[in-house]
Amino acid sequence: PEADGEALRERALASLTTARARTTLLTSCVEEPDLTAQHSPLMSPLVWDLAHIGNQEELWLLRAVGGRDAMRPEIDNLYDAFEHPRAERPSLPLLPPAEARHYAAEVRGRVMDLLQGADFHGSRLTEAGFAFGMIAQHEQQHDETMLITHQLRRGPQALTAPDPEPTAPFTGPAEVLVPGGPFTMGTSAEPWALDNERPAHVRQVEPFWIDTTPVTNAAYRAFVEDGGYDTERWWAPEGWTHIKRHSITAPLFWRRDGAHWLQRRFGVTEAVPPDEPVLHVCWYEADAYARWAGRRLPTETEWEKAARHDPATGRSLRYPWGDADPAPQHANLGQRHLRPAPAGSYPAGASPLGVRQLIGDVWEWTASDFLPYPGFTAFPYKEYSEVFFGSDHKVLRGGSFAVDAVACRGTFRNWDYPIRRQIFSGFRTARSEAV
Ligand code: AVJ
Ligand code: FE
Repeated sequence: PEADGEALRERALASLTTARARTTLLTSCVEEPDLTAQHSPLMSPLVWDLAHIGNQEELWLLRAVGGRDAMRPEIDNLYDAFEHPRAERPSLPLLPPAEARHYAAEVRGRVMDLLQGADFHGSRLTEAGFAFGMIAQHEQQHDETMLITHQLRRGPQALTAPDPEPTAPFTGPAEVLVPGGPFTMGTSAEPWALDNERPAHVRQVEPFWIDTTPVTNAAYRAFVEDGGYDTERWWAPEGWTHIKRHSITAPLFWRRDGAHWLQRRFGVTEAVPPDEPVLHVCWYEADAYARWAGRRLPTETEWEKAARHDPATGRSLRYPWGDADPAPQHANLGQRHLRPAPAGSYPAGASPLGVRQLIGDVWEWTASDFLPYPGFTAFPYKEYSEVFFGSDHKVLRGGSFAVDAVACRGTFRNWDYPIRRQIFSGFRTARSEAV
């Protein structure tokens, strides 16, 4: 137990430190006016995310775990996401950048002291360092949110990263057969899994085929150029109404230039890369493409079986490649690159059945609504997951290039409205096995 405690302390420290390095970069690579401005009504000013990160860390680590008094009780309301919708946040008396930085750093300093003496067995909140893991995941989720804000920001390039390693065009089979039968979905064992991933439970799945890789820009472009956005029968009725009302004719950030398609990415305009997974499509677009292709979106259960089922043992793995934590050869995660890798990359990250890029690159829309698993209990707060359950939100799986490994697992669930496309979202398609 002593050695376990040290390993947990190390893991918590490393996860928090990695998250803060990214937060610091994302909030220091632009000038002050770009931190306080609202770049899209869909997003908070970057300086709000920064202080909100500090405030959540103070609430859950210093106050809930450490039993300390509030450092600045008057600011709690400003950084409560449920008190103020994003569009309203720029008009709040937010901490200016220097104060927000100072506050987040002050909280972190005290958390470092707390972590030194932390007991990882005291309560459900502290068991296996859960609260520290939850807060590292929270910060990384906001680092992805802030990267979305950077993508929406107008103006010159502020962020750079090396491109993914070039890879030979993928020539393997286009789809993989996933066998029917029971499999274990969700987890009761993963110490830092969030409430909505729990508990582990058995589900029956009919045999189905799933795309070996995410749908590429080239494939999606064929849908666009086949008049996909002008053919009502491919669209869910609400999707059709939505794209017509908002004159949506291609993925967000695409622009037609004669015979070519261009896209703007982090301040740079480039030709749309044909081999990359399509990005910035909403659920309705993914759903319509799948219908056009004679296919459908996988359900969330199918996605997780494709990602975790090991036919040799019948066991559900933590990740497609096995139980080892993600390493660079497995998946494109952590904003190491600022784009998805070409379809077919990361053979070392394939599932036992040979499905690729389930983890990293692009969040994948599934057919499913965001619902609780049987036996769900909200923990540690209802506003993390429970208030979002229902038919308003669709589930996304697998993580994007923008999410860190600490907030990405075979069981990890993300959700959003079916009209959302500023997020790093793509998809793959499926079909039921012909009978
Ligand atoms: C799980 C990504 C939908 O950003 O709304 C951040 C994560 N929850 N702060 C979100 C979250 C509270 C959440 N998503
Ligand atoms: Fe948050």
